[in-house]
Amino acid sequence: MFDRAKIIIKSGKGGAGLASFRHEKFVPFGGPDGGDGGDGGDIILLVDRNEDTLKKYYFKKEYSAENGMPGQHRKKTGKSGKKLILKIPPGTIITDITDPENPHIIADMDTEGDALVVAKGGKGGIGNVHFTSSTNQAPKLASVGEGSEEKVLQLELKLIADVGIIGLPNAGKSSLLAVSSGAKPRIASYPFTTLEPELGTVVYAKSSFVMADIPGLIEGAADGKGLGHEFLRHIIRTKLLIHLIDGSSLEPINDFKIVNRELNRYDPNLLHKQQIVVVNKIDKPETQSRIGEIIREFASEGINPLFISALAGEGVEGLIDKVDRQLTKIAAIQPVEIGEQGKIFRPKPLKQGPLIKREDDSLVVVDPDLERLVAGSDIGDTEVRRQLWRMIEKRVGVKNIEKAGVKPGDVIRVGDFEWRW
Ligand SMILES: Nc1nc2c(ncn2[C@@H]2O[C@H](COP(=O)(O)OP(=O)(O)OP(=O)(O)O)[C@@H](O)[C@H]2O)c(=O)[nH]1
Ligand SMILES: [Mg+2]
Repeated sequence: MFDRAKIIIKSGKGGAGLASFRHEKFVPFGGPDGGDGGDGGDIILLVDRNEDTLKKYYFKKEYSAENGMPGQHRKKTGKSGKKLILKIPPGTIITDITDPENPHIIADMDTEGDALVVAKGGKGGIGNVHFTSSTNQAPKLASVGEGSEEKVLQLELKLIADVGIIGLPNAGKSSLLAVSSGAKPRIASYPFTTLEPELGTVVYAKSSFVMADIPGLIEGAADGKGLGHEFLRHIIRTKLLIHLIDGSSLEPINDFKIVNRELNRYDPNLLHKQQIVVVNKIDKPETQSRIGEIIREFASEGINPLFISALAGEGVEGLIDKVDRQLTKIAAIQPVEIGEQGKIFRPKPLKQGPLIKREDDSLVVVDPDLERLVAGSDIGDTEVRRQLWRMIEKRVGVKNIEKAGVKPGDVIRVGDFEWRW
């Protein structure tokens, strides 16, 4: 079952801005004409209902969007990198696991057409046309583009059903699904007949709901025993559970406790999900002779179970009626916890002013914009160095440099650029 995948994504880098001057015949020295770099492409997840599994992400795991192209002469902006759209099925939960110690859910994408920028392309660098000013008619500065964003994401597809039927293997879960919906799941007298969750639509009165038959859970399921482990997590996205118990088993109350214990061990939130407790196989003489005992045992847990025969259809209508009424009470599915910024998550750092740090006898200015400017300009050229320094002074502010305790002879550093105070 292709319902969980890990992918590595990388947005495009921004193209470098260009520092150049117009070359015209008979005009020895034209004005600046270096254009900006193009923006790098974003990586976007898009919900598409034609997708029904995450299968393709098992075969291809690395995705990168195009880089932006460098700026051109004649003030032309470089071509932007193409964005990359990755289609996902509705009901996919996106978790950022770039830092495995700190995984966080960034979105729960349910709705057709929902899009999410998961890695923002770098902005293109600035060409020298933009550095023209009244005091500098021949700017030789240009900045490189922003870098790309790289992330590791986990995509997880969850079964979306209103009701999940849970219970030990052989309890009659598939039989119940078959008798109450149009689904035709495999039914057999041995455990683990159902290998994958099966969905059926139950039409009742004027409404309808989707019911899922979850493969049998056994003791130790939360540790990966049996088949249950893989499917425990599907239960999360159901609104309501039917907890089905084989009334003819040795100890029905014990079966009930085993399953709940596994739910709790897998995720304690699962136990908060409402359960309708149902004892099945009431048609069997072994069950009938113990009804009183079963009622008493469950009553001591504060539970008043329904009794049905999924085989004969007895009591099923009453159960469906109860499910239907409960579902209308549970207005909406509990939302998963989503990062503060909601669906459109753009994890860009907040823009902040330059930071000045002292390192031995130099002051280091930390400022991505200035660093890109240094990286994009020819710092071997004296005129470029002079212009760069003026930009740094303007952006950081002489007052702030002085406040940082600069002394004559100190070196001020921005990226690879050094200036003696
Ligand atoms: N007598 C009787 N037998 C039933 C009833 N419900 C189910 N069975 C039988 O119990 C066996 C298991 O039924 P399934 O519906 O396959 O059980 P399940 O819970 O889906 O089992 P797994 O998929 O293996 O977890 C089959 O032989 C069914 O015919 C019932 O109400 N009465
Ligand atoms: Mg089954």
